[in-house]
Amino acid sequence: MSPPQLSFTPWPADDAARYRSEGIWAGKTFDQVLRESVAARAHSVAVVDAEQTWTYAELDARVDALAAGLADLGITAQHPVMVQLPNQAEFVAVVFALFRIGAVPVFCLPAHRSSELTALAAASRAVAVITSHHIDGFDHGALALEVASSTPSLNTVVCLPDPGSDAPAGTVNFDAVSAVPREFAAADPGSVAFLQLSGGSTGIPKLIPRTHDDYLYSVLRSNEICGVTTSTVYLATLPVAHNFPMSSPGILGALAAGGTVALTPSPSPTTAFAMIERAGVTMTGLVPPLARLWTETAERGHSHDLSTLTAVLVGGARCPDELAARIGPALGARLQQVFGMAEGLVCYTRDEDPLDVVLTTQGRPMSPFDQIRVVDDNDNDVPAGTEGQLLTKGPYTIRGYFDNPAANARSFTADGWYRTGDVVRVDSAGNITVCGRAVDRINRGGEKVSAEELEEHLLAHPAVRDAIVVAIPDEYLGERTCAFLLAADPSSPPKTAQIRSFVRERGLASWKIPDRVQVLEEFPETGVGKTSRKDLRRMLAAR
Ligand code: OOB
Repeated sequence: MSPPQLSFTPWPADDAARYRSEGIWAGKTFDQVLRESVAARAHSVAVVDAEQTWTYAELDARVDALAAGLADLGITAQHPVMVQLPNQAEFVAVVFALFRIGAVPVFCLPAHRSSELTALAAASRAVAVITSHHIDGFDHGALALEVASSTPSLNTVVCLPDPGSDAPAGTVNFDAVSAVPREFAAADPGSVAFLQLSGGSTGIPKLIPRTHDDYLYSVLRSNEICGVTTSTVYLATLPVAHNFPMSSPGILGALAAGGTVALTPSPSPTTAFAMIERAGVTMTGLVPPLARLWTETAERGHSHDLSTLTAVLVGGARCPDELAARIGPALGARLQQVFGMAEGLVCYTRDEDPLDVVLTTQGRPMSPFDQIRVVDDNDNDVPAGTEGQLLTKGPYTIRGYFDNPAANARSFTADGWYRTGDVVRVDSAGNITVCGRAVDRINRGGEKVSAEELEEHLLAHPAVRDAIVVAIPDEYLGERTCAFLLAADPSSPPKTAQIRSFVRERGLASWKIPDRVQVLEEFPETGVGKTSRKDLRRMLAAR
């Protein structure tokens, strides 16, 4: 009997039929894709991290044993399983073991804390968490147990032990999760492969259901555009569960092509440059602040051999033109800008583009089947070349969030266009420049902060009567957060340090802790009595 499938908003039947008949959707699962690479490249290196090097045959054997062991713990097809691991080889084994069973990874970031994880566990109805005891000194074993205790569906915590220690009490030791390999029924390529997280603008996390068919297309098309082959060595240095290092073209691109994935737990130039040299890395993906750090380090001079590096993808946030011009020369590689989103649409600049296009635009949609519209506040198309909000649909852009009708009503038009929330301009050649955003989301160097989410937490502080979070322009991160507060008792306004530790203690990822806190006597208002975020931003800019 086939298991009940996780539900998602399907593409209209005629679009789906066309994507299939045109071969856009290949009708394959990620497990099949790995098996093909294993068959073709058994003795080539599939994965390298700080401590391990696995060939495709070794990776496949680990995936087999792990899949059987996870199945023995009760994980079966279509079960959502939260994965919170640092950038290390086991991440790849875990994700493909879940794919082999037909289970559905829920991709969490190591920076997520109880607030995010509890909400994700509830929203996904996850049955298990797979994590690592300590990541950067933080006790993720304890965190996972805490989340499990408040989530009825969640009954298994699998934990990678710290070196030389046992896994914490109450968790299953990852090293013992292994069993004699067995066959599992193949997943339906049209079913949900995993749940990805939205960098969205609302307080409640939105889960993004991606199918094998749609996501594999985005990976293979990225491989074509970025020139990924068997000789590609892709370095995942951003948190690997994020959509960018996962699929643009990312670790999945490298594995689908029979290339190599290298992983570093830290993106610092010291760690990453050493890995580039050791593994012969040819390609990586960076957010702009990291690209700046690498560029500055390279410009100052260093002792590593980066000569294998041929392509650096930069995206996640707007790359300043001035920085874009320096990246290629400093790192001895070609720059490729990528403007993507976990919901789907990915745009790239192309190798053959004139240099000014590569340096000043965020490229164009990767698929001829992508559709885009640029509209005003009333959803009317704006004249070509004019700024407006970007709407999109296509073969790998979702038609709805996972089990979230309220978010769907806000984020999708009645006829299925996804409202990206990005304000863009499209030139006559179709290249997109990202000019800003229409929704209240702060882009802190690629890490997204929902103003609404942070405001909800700030409002929980007894000394806070009202809270508004806006972006402060920042030379390094692009934007930082400023929390404007009204005090409950104006004679004893809350202190910045108090507010910051309060938010941290509520279990928020550290990038969401407000960079600046400012108490006002009143908020500026718009003509209709609404608080004016625009005026608050102007106040900040004036200083
Ligand atoms: C990537 O995915 P998300 O889901 O974390 O964030 C998507 C949002 C976009 O809507 C846009 O606001 C912003 O991030 N963004 C950019 C950008 N790339 C993403 N804004 C300006 N310039 C860019 N190049 O961030 C993501 C997913 C796949 C590939 C690359 C990035």
